Amino acid sequence: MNAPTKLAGFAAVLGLVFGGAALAGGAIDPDRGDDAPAHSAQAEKSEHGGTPKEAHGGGEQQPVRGLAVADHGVRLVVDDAELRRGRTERLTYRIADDRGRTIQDFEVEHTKRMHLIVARRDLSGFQHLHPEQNDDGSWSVDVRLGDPGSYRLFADFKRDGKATTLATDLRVDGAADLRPLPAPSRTATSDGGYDVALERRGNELEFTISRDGKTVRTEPYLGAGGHLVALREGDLAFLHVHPSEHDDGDAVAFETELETAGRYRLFLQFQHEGRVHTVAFTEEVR
Ligand SMILES: [Cu+2]
Repeated sequence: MNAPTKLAGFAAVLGLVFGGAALAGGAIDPDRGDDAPAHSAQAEKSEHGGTPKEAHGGGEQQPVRGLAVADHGVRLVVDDAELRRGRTERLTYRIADDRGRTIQDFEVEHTKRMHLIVARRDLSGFQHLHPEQNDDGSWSVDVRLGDPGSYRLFADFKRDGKATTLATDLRVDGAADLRPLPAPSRTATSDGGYDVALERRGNELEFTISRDGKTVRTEPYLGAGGHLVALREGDLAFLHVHPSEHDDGDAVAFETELETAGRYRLFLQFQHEGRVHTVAFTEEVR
């Protein structure tokens, strides 16, 4: 089925989404820019030539994703969900079938077999990581969580043609001081000092990135011009967004269906000069 079409009408749909110009043949390893361990992005790309759009629309899409620890007959099992504050810890988890066996085979989506998103309950502390698969099929990644409290872990993957996102909680020791969501704003500054402007035209979210007053053209990140995760305040559901059809060159654009009232935190990631940067916006729907 055509996933984006079927999804119309569902406001709270989970998706890791890529937008903007999908520049072919990006030679830069997208992992270089963040703390994720570098691994063979090129090898994965070569065995799976699909564009982000094909990958996104290929599998069955659930109306709501990212709210359950088990779905599609598989379960997310974290070895140790307790982490110490401010320490770099090795986080290991696996995807198990209904008989408890660890799943080994995953399909490449957006150039990776596994995407991991971590965000604190108050939607601070966003991280997007790419774990390495161990010989037994489990996944490991170094993660450092600076603030105490509860974090949501989203494992996003595709197997048997089914795009699936499972989620569970991580706990970091200490008394949590949860902060209110920042007020909605049309502009924000990324890590690394890029100024980002958000414009919403109907269902389209358009981000223009600049530095020192000059518009920046992003480099390919995971095979696309940018990456957007939208999390809903309250239940941390993902909001469905997908890459815009058009590309006007200077902006990274996504289509979305912001239908239910509420507030969402948008996390845009983009690559420039070999580094991945993250910027966050609060979007309110009345
Ligand atoms: Cu990813």
